[in-house]
Order: sequence, then structure tokens, then C-alpha cells
Amino acid sequence: MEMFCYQCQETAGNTGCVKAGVCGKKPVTAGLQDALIQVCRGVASAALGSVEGSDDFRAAGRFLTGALFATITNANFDDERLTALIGEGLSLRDRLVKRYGDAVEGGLPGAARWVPGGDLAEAGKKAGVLSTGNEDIRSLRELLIYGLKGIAAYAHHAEILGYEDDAVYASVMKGLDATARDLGADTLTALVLETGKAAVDTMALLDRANTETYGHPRITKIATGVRGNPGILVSGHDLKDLEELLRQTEGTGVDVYTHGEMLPAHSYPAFAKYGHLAGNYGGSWGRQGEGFASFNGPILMTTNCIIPVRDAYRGRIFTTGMAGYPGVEHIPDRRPGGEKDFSKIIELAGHCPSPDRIEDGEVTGGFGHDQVGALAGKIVEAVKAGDIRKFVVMAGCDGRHKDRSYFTEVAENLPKDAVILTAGCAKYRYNKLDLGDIGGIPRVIDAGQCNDSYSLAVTALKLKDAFGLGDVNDLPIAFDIAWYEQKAVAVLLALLALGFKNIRLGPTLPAFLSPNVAGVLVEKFGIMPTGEAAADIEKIMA
Ligand code: FSO
Ligand code: SF4
Repeated sequence: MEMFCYQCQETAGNTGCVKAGVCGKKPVTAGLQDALIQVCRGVASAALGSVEGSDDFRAAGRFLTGALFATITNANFDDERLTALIGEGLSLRDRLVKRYGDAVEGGLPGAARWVPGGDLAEAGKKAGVLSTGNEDIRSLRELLIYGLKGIAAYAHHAEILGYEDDAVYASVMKGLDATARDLGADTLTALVLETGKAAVDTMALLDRANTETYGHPRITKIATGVRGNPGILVSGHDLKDLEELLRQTEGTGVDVYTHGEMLPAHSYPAFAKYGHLAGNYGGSWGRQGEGFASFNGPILMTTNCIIPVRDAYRGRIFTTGMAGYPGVEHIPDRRPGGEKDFSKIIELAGHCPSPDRIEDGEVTGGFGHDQVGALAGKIVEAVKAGDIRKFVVMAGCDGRHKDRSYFTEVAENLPKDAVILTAGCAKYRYNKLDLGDIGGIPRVIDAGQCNDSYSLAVTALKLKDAFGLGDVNDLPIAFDIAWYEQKAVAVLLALLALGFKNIRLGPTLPAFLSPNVAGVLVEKFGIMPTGEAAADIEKIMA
């Protein structure tokens, strides 16, 4: 076995990638990511001895959220950057061990003294997923780590906007530390559920960061066509990068387009004010190969999901933040108080032809909790009058798995009195279909990025109150969630922590759930796999 990774939905044979990642991750990169996780465990354990909120505690929290983010599927394929992060983590860990090692409750686990030596990737592989022999403990440890990776990504985005929560950092540390100790299944299960609570808090933090910085999203029509100017395409989830790029391109004659998960940016007042924010180009991340080729201009990947870079656009794609790809130019981080320098990309755009037209329509977004809150009265009326029979939450990720056509089929065939609530890139399976509206309420209500699933949960809780119900599960609501990578794991754990039950998950159940762990989720929370579209629709509407 050259590597082992089973963290995403596309894992080989739905069991594990052992020769090379289906995502394009090479064994060396996989080993380096394993090594980075092992280093993160050590940093976390040692940091637990420091005082919450102190400089050292925060330094550890920031390092951990950034580093975990770099190991998320399709975020960073660059061995040099991963090696640099491992080095940075080892020095931080050793400093923390020296200062606080004695104060750690229960003593430091072995991971805090781990010395990779020799070949880093090999050492990482040895400390990786399969180093845990018992399949249930392995499953719980990995479920915990993947939830934490999702939390880390969201916390990192919030931190970039100046919003941090020490309790979130503490949860990340506690969870990672637990995976380095000899803990039983019950303790780990309890920690997984606690992680769900931390995921809710992290999404709430990011929601606050986004809305206080950029305003509450407003219902917006977003063009999917193109203009005649040269353009820059911005993908990923990082709004701050988009903000700085928009400022730096103002008056240059270069338009800016969003791609994939950057689509919801159009709905924030702070972005909508830019006349040269021209529209959204292409489909979800899985189809970037074609879309990036026909875009003709520079592409900026601010986070995941980047897929193996094709020759057609190799010379005009850039990464920044925690994203990375070998041979692709990386735009360095901003200095304190400064901005990132996108001049190279802007200069390149000026020499590129304008994007080819691939479609010419519009999509509607911007249904954050604030806007939906304003619509609540209308929605409650529609439910009472029997015009809306069901809300179907179809949030989550898109992917390349052939069975994902299921989600299009469900959206197309749901009865006309069902409203789809969505967030994340899963929407690209149906957001360009004409599904109509119910008395002015659109049948697809798009809250935004995957982290805005929080907004959907807030909406559901508001509806629960509006109907005077004691339990969210008494609402006419069903969940049909598409997952792909680890942020979706965090979102799922968050939904469970908020008390939502009977969630359908597809297109496959995670390979990292052992039969026993999956059994617990089924029994406790009624989690179930997606099935045939027609049969599922019947059950959803029942
Ligand atoms: Fe999609 Fe990729 Fe946002 Fe994920 S773009 S798959 S859950 O990174 O984070 O929804
Ligand atoms: Fe395989 Fe997914 Fe891991 Fe990539 S991230 S190696 S596709 S399991």
C-alpha cells in the first residue's frame, strides 16, 4: 500500500485510496499530510497546557486551523508548502512542550514527542490512518479529525476577517489531542458530538464575520453570461481575497467573475456595489477543467476545490491562502495591516482575450437568515394555506461521482409544493433549472456557501418558533444532503448537534464509518443513505 486516505466521498471503491488519490493526490503528498496531522496533534496537546486566550494559545489555534485546512481534499497538493508547514508546526510544538508540557492534564501523549526523522512522507504514512488497528476506534478518530478539518477551514476564514473564538480553538485542540490518546469508543463518540456543537459555533462565528464585514446578503440575480472585457475568475471560499481583488481591479477595464463557491459573494452589499463584478462563470468545482479553459483569463484559487491543473490554463492559474498546487504560482499572504498584491494577475488579465460565452442566463441567491427572516410571515402563511407542503434541505457539496445525477432528479421531480433549501456547491446540480416559485417564494432558496448551512439551520429554528413547535423535527422539513469533503462532515455534525434527525446522506455513506459507527449514527440520529430518486421523493414528501 503506497498511501491510505479515505476522507472524501470519491475515495477509491468507497474503501480507500491506496495507490494514488482519485483526487490526484500522490502518495508522497498523502504521507506529508499524514505527517502534518501528527504534528498538529502534538501542537494541540501541548497548547492545552497554555492559558486559553494567551498569545501562545492563539498562535497554536491559528496554526492548527490553517494546517488542518491545508489537508482538506483538493486544497493543497504542494509538497514544498506542506513540508514548510510541518517544519513550522514542529518548532511551535517543541516551544509549547517546553513551556507548558508539565501543565497538560494526563501528561503529553506520544504524538507530542514524535520525531519524524529521515523520510518525512514515509514517517507520516506510518503515523497515518492505519496506525490505529481497531476499526471502530479508527473510524471515530477519523470522523473527529474530519469534522475538525471542516471547523478549521471555517475558523480560518473567520480569522482572516479578524474574528476568533478561543472556545473554537480549544475544541480543535481537545479533539486532536483525543485522537492521540488511548480512549475508548464511548469517550470518542461523545467527543464527536461535542465537535458538532463546536461546528455550530464556528459557523455562527463565520456568519458574524461575513455579515458584519460585508453586510447581510440580499436576494440577488446573478448573471451567468459574459461581457466583452478581459476578466479574472475567482474560485474558492475566501471573501477577503475577492474584496481586495475587486478594489485593485477597479478602473482597470478588467472584469471579475466568480466561480463555484464564490457565487454567493454577489449577494453581499459590499461586493454588489462593484460594477465590474460581472457575473458567475461555469459550473461547480468538478467541472473546472472545461470552464477554466474557456475562460481565457487568469484564475485565482482562494481555497479548495482545485483539481489537477490542465495544460489549457496552466500558465494562468494562481493559488493563494491555504490552497496550493505544484508549479502554480502562489500569491503570498498579506502583511499585517496590508493587502495581498494581485498586480501580476491583473497585468496578465490585460493581455488575455475575454471569456468565451458558455451560457447566458441568471441564477438567484442571497437567501441568508436575515432575508428569509423578512420572508418568514409569507412562508408561514404559505405553509398554513397548504401551498408549501415540505422544505427539503439539499445543501452540501457537488462532486464527480456519476450517481450525483440523483440530486438533479430529486430537484426536478419533487412535487411543486416542495421548496428546496440549499447552500454549498451541491446547488449546481439544480440551480439553473427553472423550478418556478410558490406565490413569489422561489422553489430553490439558496443561502450561500456551505458554511451558510448555518443560515438554513437558523431559518429552520425560526420557523419552528413561528409555528410554536417544541421540536425542529416536527417541522415539515426533510434533509437530503450531498457530501464530498470534510467541511460537509462538520456541517453534518452541526446539524446533529442542533437536534435534526433522519438526514439522508449521499451519494454514498462515508467509507470512514465502520459498520458499528454507522450503526450508532443510524440508531441515534436516523441517518440513512440516499436511494432511488423516485422512492426517496415519496418518503421525503410522506
Ligand atoms: Fe463545495 Fe469544495 Fe464549499 Fe466543499 S467547493 S466541496 S463542502 O470545498 O466547501 O461546498
Ligand atoms: Fe482519495 Fe479523497 Fe483522499 Fe483524495 S482526498 S486521496 S480522493 S480519499
